[in-house]
Amino acid sequence: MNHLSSRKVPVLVAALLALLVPLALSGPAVADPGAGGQGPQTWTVLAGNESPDQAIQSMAFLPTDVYVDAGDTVTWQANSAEPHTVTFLPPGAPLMAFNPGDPTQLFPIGGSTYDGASYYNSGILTNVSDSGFPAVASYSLQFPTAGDFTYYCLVHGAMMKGTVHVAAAGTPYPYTQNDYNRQSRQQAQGILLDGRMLWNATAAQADSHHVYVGADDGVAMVMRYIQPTVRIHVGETVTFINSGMAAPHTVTFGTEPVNFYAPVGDPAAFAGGDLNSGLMLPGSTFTVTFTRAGTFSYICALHDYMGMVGTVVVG
Ligand SMILES: [Cu+2]
Repeated sequence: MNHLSSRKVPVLVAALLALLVPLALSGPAVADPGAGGQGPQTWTVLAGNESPDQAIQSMAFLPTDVYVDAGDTVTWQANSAEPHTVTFLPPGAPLMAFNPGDPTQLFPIGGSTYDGASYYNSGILTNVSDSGFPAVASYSLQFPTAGDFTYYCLVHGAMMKGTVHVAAAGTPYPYTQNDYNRQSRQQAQGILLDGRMLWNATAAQADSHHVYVGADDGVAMVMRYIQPTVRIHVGETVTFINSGMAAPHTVTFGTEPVNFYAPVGDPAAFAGGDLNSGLMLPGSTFTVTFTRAGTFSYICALHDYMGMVGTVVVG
């Protein structure tokens, strides 16, 4: 059109650029999803939380409830040494017990788009490389359809679940990512404080002959023997007690067996060498009679890499 003078062309180019630049900048990598309506967003949920020394671990997804729109993606980030999974079960399917021998629990399954009906699994989310599991650092799933979708951590079962609430595309978000981050920090601090109180309360019950094999209350887990060092005399016993609600542990002296779920040795007469409780589920105990003087160290085969180790000094 000849009425477009050469003077007006740069103005038109500038106007087009003004339209194009925001489009190019939008997309899933914006810093604060929820702040505007720029199209599909990516939301971050933390899997677990821990004290700096890894002694206290959370059984929580932070935030537990995330509100997204159809087409958005949720990325779960490993946030603790303790392993967790993000697992969506088919409707009506029972939550299975954690089985580290089951590859459908250990490895990612189901692709990157949630269909609302199939089994989806993140694999093992942990932020360390020495957990003994094949680990992933994050897991992303896109939600194309509206609905409320609850997921579980297979390691911690019914104690640890979260929900992705998916609204129709274009629905205003109730929270921004910054809101979630703030809520999550407060919730995480509360869980760690809860863990400290649980640790103190458990220590008040322990003595030289009664060692608590960690502690957990369904929200916080203490990944320490309480107390980690005890002194007894030859011929005396120590009873190891798992009084928790969710976390399994072991008491393992000597060489860690390949299958630490199975007991090894005779706890009625232990004079050193190899002795393993097998998997100690919540509510179980393991009593060891020490028949020789010495210093006997042991580990939790599941949590030694977090510092869950102990010593019995027999004099
Ligand atoms: Cu343990």
